Amino acid sequence: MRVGIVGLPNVGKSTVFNSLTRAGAEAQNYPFTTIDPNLGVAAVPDERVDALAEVMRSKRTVFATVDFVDIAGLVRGASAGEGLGNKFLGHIRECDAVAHVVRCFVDENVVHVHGDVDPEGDIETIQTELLLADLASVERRQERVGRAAKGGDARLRAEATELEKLRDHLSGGGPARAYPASETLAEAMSTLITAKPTLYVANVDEESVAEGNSYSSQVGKLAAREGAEAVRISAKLEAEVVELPREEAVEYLAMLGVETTGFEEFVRCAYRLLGLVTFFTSAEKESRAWTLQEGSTVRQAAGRIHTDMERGFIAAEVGDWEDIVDAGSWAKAREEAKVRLEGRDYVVEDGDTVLVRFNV
Ligand SMILES: Nc1nc2c(ncn2[C@@H]2O[C@H](COP(=O)(O)OP(=O)(O)OP(=O)(O)O)[C@@H](O)[C@H]2O)c(=O)[nH]1
Ligand SMILES: [Mg+2]
Repeated sequence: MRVGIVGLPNVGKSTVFNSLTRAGAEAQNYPFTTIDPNLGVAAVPDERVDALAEVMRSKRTVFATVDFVDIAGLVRGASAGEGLGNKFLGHIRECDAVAHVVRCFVDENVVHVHGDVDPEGDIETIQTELLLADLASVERRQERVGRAAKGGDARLRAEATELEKLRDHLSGGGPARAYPASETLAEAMSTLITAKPTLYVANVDEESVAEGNSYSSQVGKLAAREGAEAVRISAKLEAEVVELPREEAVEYLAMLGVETTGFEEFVRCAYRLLGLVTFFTSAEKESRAWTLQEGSTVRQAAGRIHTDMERGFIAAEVGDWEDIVDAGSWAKAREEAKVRLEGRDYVVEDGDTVLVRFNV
């Protein structure tokens, strides 16, 4: 999974990026600190795989990962060439989801490029720029498809007609994700930024992490209205916490009244948005978390682990991670009837621990 981070300049995008990836990108108190995009990988913290690794005495613990792209801030008029961000939107087009960082912290020492802290106005500015960028890309495609459709190809003609309707929808201010999905537009849609699932990240002061503030509740309401998700994090706090060992981090966060790091919440939301589930494999060699599209069968899950396992799939032993941890081993779990033998069409659920039987 790849997530692109967007937002106004100087709102904390790179600080968020660093707290997620520990990549150490430059984050400074002036707009347009980031010019060239930062790329980083974050391991998804998951206490379930930690618990499995512990009881199985696994030599290795492997977490699922998420790729992040942090680009230059967007400003009003970006689509017309203002600022820098627009040049880098291509990187966001290649992502599966968009994280939109919104400034919800008050700090008079940190410049806000459009004046005051104003989540609603900021979101509107960014949305408009993203819409305009999508509009331009649809128009470019219209030209190309229109020219090609002159050859008489029925599929291209159908796409040209659909593109015209999509263009009207975008110019009316509607994001592409609100436009009905269709086979004809699938390729065009895959490059549109406003078609991607969006997660708002309300960047609050550390005092507001537990309860939120009036700004973050504005973001929450806006997200709810458009069926998007919102998470509240304090990028500055996260960037500090990420330097600490996990237990100390948890303790420190508990002192501030929060149970998980903002990142954990962020990933949970992103998984929900993208319809992803996690399953586990666990043995002495390693315990590992795997990401899978919701609704996938256990045979497809086996294919994530190794193509041979999918090809030679016979059956899989499946148990809920918590039952496996309670039992302490596969043998014990079998004895206690905590695992079931499932065939190829079994649909994997979040939290399933899987042992594949295969033969090639
Ligand atoms: N007080 C406070 N300052 C923050 C917070 N998050 C980020 N900052 C500060 O805001 C400034 C900008 O942070 P960056 O992460 O560089 O922001 P950016 O959005 O990547 O900025 P550009 O790359 O210039 O677009 C830095 O001085 C950060 O320390 C926060 O939660 N509270
Ligand atoms: Mg930056």
